[in-house]
Amino acid sequence: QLGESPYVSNSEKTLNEERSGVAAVTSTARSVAEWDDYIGYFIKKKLRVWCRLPTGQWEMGQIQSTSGEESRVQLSNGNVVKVSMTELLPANPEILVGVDNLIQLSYLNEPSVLYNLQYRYSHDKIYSKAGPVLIAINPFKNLQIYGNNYITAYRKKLVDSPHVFAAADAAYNEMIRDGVNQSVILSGESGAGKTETAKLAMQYLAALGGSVGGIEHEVLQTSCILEAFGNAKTSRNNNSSRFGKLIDIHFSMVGKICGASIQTSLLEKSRVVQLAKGERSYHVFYQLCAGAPSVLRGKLNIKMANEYHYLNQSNCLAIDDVDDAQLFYELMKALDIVRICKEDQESIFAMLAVVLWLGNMSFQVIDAEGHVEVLEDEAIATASRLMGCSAQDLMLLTLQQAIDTRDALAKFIYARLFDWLVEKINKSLEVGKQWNGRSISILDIYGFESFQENSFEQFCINYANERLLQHFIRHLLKLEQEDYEADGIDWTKVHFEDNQECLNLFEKKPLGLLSLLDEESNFPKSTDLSFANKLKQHLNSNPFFKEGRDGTFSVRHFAGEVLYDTNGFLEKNRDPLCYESIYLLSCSCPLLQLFATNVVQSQDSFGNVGQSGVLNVQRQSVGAKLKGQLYKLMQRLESTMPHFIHCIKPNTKQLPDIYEKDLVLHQLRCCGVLEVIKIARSGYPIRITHQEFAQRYGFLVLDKTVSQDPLSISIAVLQQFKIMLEMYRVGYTKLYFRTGQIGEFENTRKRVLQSIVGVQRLFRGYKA
Ligand code: AD9
Ligand code: MG
Repeated sequence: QLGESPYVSNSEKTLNEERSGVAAVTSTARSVAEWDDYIGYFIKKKLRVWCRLPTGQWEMGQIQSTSGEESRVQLSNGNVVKVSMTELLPANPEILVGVDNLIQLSYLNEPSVLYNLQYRYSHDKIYSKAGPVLIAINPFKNLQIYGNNYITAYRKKLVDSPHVFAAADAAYNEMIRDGVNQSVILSGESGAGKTETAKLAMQYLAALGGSVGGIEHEVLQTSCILEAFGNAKTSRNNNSSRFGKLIDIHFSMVGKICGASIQTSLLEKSRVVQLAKGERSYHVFYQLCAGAPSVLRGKLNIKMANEYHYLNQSNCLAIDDVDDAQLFYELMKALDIVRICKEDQESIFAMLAVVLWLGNMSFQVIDAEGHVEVLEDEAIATASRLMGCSAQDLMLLTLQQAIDTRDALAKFIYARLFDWLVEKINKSLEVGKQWNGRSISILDIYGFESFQENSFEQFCINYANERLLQHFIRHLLKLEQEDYEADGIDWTKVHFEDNQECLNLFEKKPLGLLSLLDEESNFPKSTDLSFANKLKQHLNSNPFFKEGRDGTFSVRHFAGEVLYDTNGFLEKNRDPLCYESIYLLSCSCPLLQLFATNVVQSQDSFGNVGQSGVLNVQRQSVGAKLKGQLYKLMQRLESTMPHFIHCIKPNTKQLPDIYEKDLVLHQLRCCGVLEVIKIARSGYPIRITHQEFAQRYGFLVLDKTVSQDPLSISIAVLQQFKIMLEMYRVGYTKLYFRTGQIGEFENTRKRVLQSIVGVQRLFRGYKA
C-alpha cells in the first residue's frame, strides 16, 4: 500500500525542483538517504508538516526545532509534540489547499490527499479529480448543484470544476468528436452513491441529447421502476441496489437520444423470502401494500405490509422520510411512461400479491412421519385464485420440504417477473431508425459488502466487484503503463496492487472457488460442510484464501478480508425448483405461463431428480451464470472509452457533514486511486496517433516546406506552438501529452477555422 513507508508515498519533487518551483514530474520512489535530505530541508526551513501521532492519526503542524532524530512540532491546536523524523511527512503549502485535481498537489502523501478531500467536502465540494478519475463523496444531503442552470453551465463550459455533469459532458463530447462509444463506470462501496450519481449522469445526457417530447423521458423513468423492483433497504444503505445494471443510451446522428437498452445481472433472490434484522425486501412490495388504489386492493386482496410473513419477519417495515404510498403512485406513472399497458401492470401487481400470499401459506404436521399439509386458509385461496389454479393444485406442494418449495416458488416468480419487466422496458425503449450505432453505457452494480455474517449473496456481490476493479486497474494502471513501454517512452514503473490473483481464486478452473462450488453442487451427497472441506483441501496454499472454523472461509478482497459462512451455499448455487410447481405455473395465468414455458424448455445442468421429485430445472448454476453475465458485461465495456467515477462513503451513519478519515482512507487505498494519481501526475494521459494528430492540426503549420509524413507534420505543429519538451513525448506510434495540452491546440484550431469561415462569408458577401 501507498503510504506505509514514507519513502514510497511521498512527493516526487527533488529539492532543486522544490526551490525553483518546477512541477514534479518523476515517478521514482525516493531512497532512504534522499528522503533524509528531503525532510531535513523541511525541518531547516521550518515548513508545514504532517506528523503521525501515537494514535496513528496524521495532524498538521509547524516544525519548531530539531535535535538529533526528533523534532518539536506545534500542532494546529497549539499543542507542541515531540515526534521522530520518521513520523513526519511534508505538507502542501497553503495555496494548494483544496485544489480540485489531486494531481496538482506538490506532495502526494496520504494525509495530504485525505485532507484535501476533507477540506473540499467541508465546503460542500463533493467532487474532485484524481487524474482521469472523478471522485464523488456522498453528501447525504441535497446540494443545490444539479439544477438546469448547472446543466447549462457545464454544457456551455462556463464552469470547469469537477462534477458528474462534467464527466457526462466529456463522455458525450468524445462520442461525438471521435465517433467512439463511451462508458461511465461507477464504483464504490455499498452506500457510496453510485446509483444516485448514475442517475445524475443520465439526467445530464437526457438534457443534452433530448428533444421535445423525446424518448429520454422514458429512459429516465427506468430508474424509478428498476429501483422499486431491484433495490431494498439494507443495514448499509436505505436504497441498496441488489442487482447490477448496464444501461446503454443510444444516440442518433445529430447526437440526440433515440433509445436505450438495459442489461441486468444477478438479482438477489433470497431477499424475497428471507430478511436480516433491520432490512427490508424489495421496495415494490411495501409500495404496493401502502399505495394500491382500492379497486386493485380488492381484486388482489392486498393487506398492509405487516400482515405478510415475507415482509414482517425483520421488524422493519418503513424507511425514514420515505412515503411508500406516494412512490407507488410514481411507479404507476413511470410504468405508463415506458408504455407498459394497464393489463400488464395489473398482472405485475398480481404476481407480487401471489408472492406475498405464498409467503403466508402455512403447513401443519399430520402424521408421525412428519408429513405436512397446507392449512386451507385465506393465503392459499388468494394465491391459487391469482395464479389461476385450484387450491388443490397448490396443495400438491404438501411435500416434505414444503416451506423450501414454497419459498423457491416465490423466488422464482419474483426473479422471472424482474427479467420479464426488463425485457418489456427494453422493447419499449428499442432504438428507432435514427440510431447510428453510437452509445454511452452507464454501469452501476451493487457495491462491495462486508457484514458480520456473509453468505452466498455477498460472495457473488464481492466477486462482481473484483471483476469491476480489474477493469479499472487494467485501464488506468496496466494498459496506461504498458503503452509507454511499448511505444518507447522513458518511464519508471509505478507499483500497484493488482487484484488479478484474487480474481483467479474465484475463476480458475478447475481449482477456483466457483468451479469447486459447481463441482460440489453436482455431487448428490455433498453438503455445505463437505464444500468447505473441499475448499480447504485445494485452496489452503492460496494467499487470498483462508480456511475458517465451522464451515467458514475468508477471502482477502481488495477492500478487506471477508468471512463467508458456507451454510446454504450449495442450495443457493443450485437454485432448484420443484418440477410440480412449474407444472402448476402452466395453468391459466398468462404471465405465469410465459415464465413456465421458458423454464420447462430449458435444459438442466444438474438434471437429476432428487428426493421428493425435485427437479433442479436450472440451466446453469447461479455462480456460473453470474460469471457469464460479468464476462459479457466486461466485453461490452471493453469496446468503449471508459470514464471512471469512484464514489466514496464519508461515514457509516448515512449522515451529512461527517467525514471519518479512516473510513475514507481505507476506500482510497483499496481501489487504487492513489496509484492512479501518481501515474497521472507523472504521466502523459492524452495520447493521439501521429496520423490523427497530423490530420487534425496539420493545416495549422505555416512552414509549407515540411515533409508531408504524419510524424514530420506533428513535430512541426509542436515546434510552431513552442510546446516545451516537458509537456509531451513522441512515441513510435503516438504523441503523449500532459493534461491540458490538447486544449490549446483545439482552441487555436477552432479560432483559425472560425476566422476562415468568417473570411469566406465576407468574401461571399462581397460577391453578392
Ligand atoms: V449500493 O452498492 O447500491 O448499496 P450505492 O448505489 O453506491 O450503494 P446510493 O447511490 O444508493 O449508493 O446512495 C446512497 C444514498 O446516499 C442515497 O439514497 C442518497 O440518500 C445519498 N446520496 C448519494 N449520492 C448523493 C448525492 N449526490 N446527493 C445527495 C446522495 N444524496
Ligand atoms: Mg446502488
